[in-house]
Amino acid sequence: MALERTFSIIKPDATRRNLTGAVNSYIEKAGLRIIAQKRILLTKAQAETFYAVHKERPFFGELVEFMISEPIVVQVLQGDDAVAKYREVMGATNPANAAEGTIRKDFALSVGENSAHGSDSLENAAIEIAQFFSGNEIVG
Ligand code: RTP
Ligand code: MG
Repeated sequence: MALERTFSIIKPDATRRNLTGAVNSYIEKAGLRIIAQKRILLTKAQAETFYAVHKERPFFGELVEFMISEPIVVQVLQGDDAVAKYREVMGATNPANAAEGTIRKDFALSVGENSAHGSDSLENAAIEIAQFFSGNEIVG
């Protein structure tokens, strides 16, 4: 197992319901360490850049509006196999398909308002972390 870093977002539906600490407890219970964290309000341009891979998808406009609707919490998580492990802790994109005990099963409201983001590869994790954190904000 390799020690990795992944990028996480606690999405607006979760911050709105005051679930930051609740989500963090799932992260920490899984053995992942929150090594950087801040609460921010995304600009439209930041949200469009972050989700650029989905710009041709029918839900893109809705996704961007959702992501800028309330503050989010951006995080860097560190641990063994952090990328895959956090995807497991989050559960499937659609909460209807998410496994028991996952963040999305327990908190997500819908496929769009699904409480958490986690990088889908080590390469994307590095790109996403660099979008939101400078090196001296991350203390591993
Ligand atoms: P994420 O990137 O946020 O970690 O989620 P993911 O990998 O599980 O899912 P992805 O396919 O990358 O989709 C990104 C986000 O877009 C929203 N979405 N809405 N209305 C819809 O059908 C739909 N499909 C996706 C979700 O917020 C999803 O997490
Ligand atoms: Mg994704």
